[in-house]
Amino acid sequence: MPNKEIIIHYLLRHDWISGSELAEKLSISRTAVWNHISYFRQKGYIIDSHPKSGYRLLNIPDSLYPELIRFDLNTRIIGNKIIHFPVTGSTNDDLLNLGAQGYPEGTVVIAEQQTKGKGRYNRKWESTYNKSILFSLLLRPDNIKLMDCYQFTILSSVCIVETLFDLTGSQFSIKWPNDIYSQGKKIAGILTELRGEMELINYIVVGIGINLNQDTTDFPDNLPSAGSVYLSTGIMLDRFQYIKCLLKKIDHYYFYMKNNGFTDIFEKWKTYCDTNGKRVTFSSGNISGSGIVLDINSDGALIIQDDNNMKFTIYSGDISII
Ligand code: BT5
Repeated sequence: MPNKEIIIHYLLRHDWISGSELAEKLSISRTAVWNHISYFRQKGYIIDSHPKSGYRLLNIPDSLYPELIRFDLNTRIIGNKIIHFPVTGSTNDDLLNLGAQGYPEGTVVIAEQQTKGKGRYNRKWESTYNKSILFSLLLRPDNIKLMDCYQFTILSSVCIVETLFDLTGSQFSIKWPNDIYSQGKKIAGILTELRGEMELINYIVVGIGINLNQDTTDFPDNLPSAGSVYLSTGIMLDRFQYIKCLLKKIDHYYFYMKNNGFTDIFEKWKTYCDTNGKRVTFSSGNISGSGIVLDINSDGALIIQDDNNMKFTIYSGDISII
């Protein structure tokens, strides 16, 4: 762990801590400690200092800094390396590049805002500074087949719904294939991308965008379908608490899936997914229509019976519940 991170973790654990104690623990000079403290003050941390008592952390900035997220995170792999940008184009694009440079599995890229946030099929993902959770996660699973990559979208949506329930007590639902909904509004979306050659997957980037604390005025006028956790529950979640819970949950289920397979996670996903039995309009490539969702098969594909009694199996695309 870098010295800077250790210092902040000491300050988070203690009330006052003396400069000499910090210097001793890190085997650095008191001047070096002072330099680290100045660095954090410039980042927005409010740190009190006293000639005798040393340093005391009074307030942390409202930015999802890695050293704050990693405090007591205790995951096995997810978030072992975290990179934070106040503003970036797209955390998925950043991490796709870092993945090519050999960054390790579990690396997370977080932003407070994106200027080129992406959805599927080159759609836009909107964000307001400091209000959402926007991050991407690098996975390098062994022997994963191209057709099984959807499992990471499913796993992530289960984690989002369960952490939201844990922290708000409200039930959010999943709309096939990658949306989290509450009260008819889209609260979160997931974009899973991969890099590989032919059938061989080198790495997967799972991008997650969650509208946590936005008010109605934080969304563009052309996005009436968007909602936030705050708007649907009245609860302003602590973004640090939420992202830490989510990373822990993803870590838990990721290892669960490695050891026990995908079936249990898929069964959970089905209980949160409210698409089954619904009447929908659908589009997938050049196929579109309306009908009833009969089932979701073990590949995550929708089985739809359309209004002319034709059955379709849809692996990717969009549906609207009508
Ligand atoms: C998604 O695509 O829902 C995937 C969104 C993934 C975003 C994350 S943020 C971190 C990471 N970095 C990225 O660049 N992306 C990922 P899709 O199912 O195609 O839905 C896109 C549609 O959702 C848009 O066309 C809008 O209609 C709607 N939309 C855009 N921004 C929204 C928002 N903030 N909240 C709700 N709906 C939104």
